[in-house]
Amino acid sequence: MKLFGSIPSPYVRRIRLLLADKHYEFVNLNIFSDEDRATLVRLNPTRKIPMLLDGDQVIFDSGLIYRYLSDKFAMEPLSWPQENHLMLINAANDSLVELLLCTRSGFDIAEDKLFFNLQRERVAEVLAVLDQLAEQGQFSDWNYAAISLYCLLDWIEFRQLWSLEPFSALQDFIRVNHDRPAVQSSDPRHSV
Ligand SMILES: N[C@@H](CCC(=O)N[C@@H](CS)C(=O)NCC(=O)O)C(=O)O
Repeated sequence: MKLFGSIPSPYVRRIRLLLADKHYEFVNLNIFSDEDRATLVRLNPTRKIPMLLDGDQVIFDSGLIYRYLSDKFAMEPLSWPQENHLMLINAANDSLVELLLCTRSGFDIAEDKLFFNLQRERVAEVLAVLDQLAEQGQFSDWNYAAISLYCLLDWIEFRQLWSLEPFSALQDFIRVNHDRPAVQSSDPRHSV
């Protein structure tokens, strides 16, 4: 099995953490370099990372890769509430990816514009809900939802995208999981 992605991507890191005790090859791509973009375009029409190659089957999208791997390795499924938590995490993550791409495209995302306002409102609301869920202990098991939350929060801090200061339960969650060996070995700060 080959996993294609970049080291900083929170969506890619989820799968690396999920596969922490499995044998696979990680192919580190810089999707904005000409050579690596050619690999991305050849394998994945959506032109997003991650993607997984298993035999001659390519699977796109972290969510589908998760389902594929959980089937292949008979992992314990998430409950419906946990699936819902994952959707919350994805919603905030997608909005922050869009905002980061806007910043990199030269836009001022602090401007009072519909697109920016919608993303910012979504991120603020979702982080507040995730903080309440963390306070209730909903992320105390290290399952795919908790892994995805960790990858989102750590990427937010790494890229300085949003202040996590008001969210004490989310900060506790980061502290509790920070020293896991797979978290440490996949930390983008150790590789860029
Ligand atoms: N729904 C996708 C989202 C993946 C995603 O947004 N990946 C980002 C990197 S973190 C990407 O490839 N962005 C490139 C682009 O949007 O052109 C998934 O879960 O895999």
